[in-house]
Amino acid sequence: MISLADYRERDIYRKLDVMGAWPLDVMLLGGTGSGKSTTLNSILQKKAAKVGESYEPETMQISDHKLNRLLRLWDTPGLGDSVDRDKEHSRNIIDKLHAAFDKKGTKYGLIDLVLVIVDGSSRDMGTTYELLSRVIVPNIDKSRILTAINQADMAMSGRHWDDFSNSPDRELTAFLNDKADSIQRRVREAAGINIIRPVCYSGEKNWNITQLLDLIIDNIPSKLRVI
Ligand SMILES: Nc1nc2c(ncn2[C@@H]2O[C@H](COP(=O)(O)OP(=O)(O)OP(=O)(O)O)[C@@H](O)[C@H]2O)c(=O)[nH]1
Ligand SMILES: [Mg+2]
Repeated sequence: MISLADYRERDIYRKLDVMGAWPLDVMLLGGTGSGKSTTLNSILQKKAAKVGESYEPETMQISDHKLNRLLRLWDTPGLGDSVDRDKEHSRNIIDKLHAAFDKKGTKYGLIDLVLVIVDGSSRDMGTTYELLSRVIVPNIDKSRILTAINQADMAMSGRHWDDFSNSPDRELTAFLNDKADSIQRRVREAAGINIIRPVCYSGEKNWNITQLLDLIIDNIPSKLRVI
């Protein structure tokens, strides 16, 4: 397997040079169990964060993890577990979205992009909409919001995933394409944002992780966020 730490390094470097600061800071957000920590581990190619093993939510703190000098990922607690915890987690996420660093006397936002991870094995988008409309959209520019659909292998209850080639068969591929279109449309209707079409991937099976990185790299902003 290729080392993701070198993936499109020159492209990232060139884009960050235009933006004027590095590393690129990408915050992973999503409902509990959507697979944020799994995705982080899959990109870093090591067990950097603990993945949930039961029905209980796992991640409780925001933590940062560097892939290399150019890209830093932020793992966050998932929403949708309990009202009290959701309040606390939302507050902490919003604080982080407002965190700033100083450069030549101007304050710039620390987080450059957010990646909203949707559980592809579920139809329920309620927590994702809540997260978008209450936490994310009011606190960061819409152009900095990306979405991706994880658990592609489980999207049809685990059927049509070909273990031999570690990829979806034709039926599941068609299903995933429809799902991406539908989520793009529903997010536009529910949260009023014109998101880029989500990428489908599987953190657990390490499928389409480079496409997920392409989504991030191709959407690196050209400017820092002035706070
Ligand atoms: N089959 C499959 N399972 C996955 C995938 N991604 C995550 N999982 C499983 O889903 C469960 C939750 O994954 P986590 O990565 O802990 O989810 P999380 O979003 O970090 O959850 P919180 O920390 O509670 O917010 C674990 O049992 C993972 O093994 C995937 O792509 N495919
Ligand atoms: Mg987690």
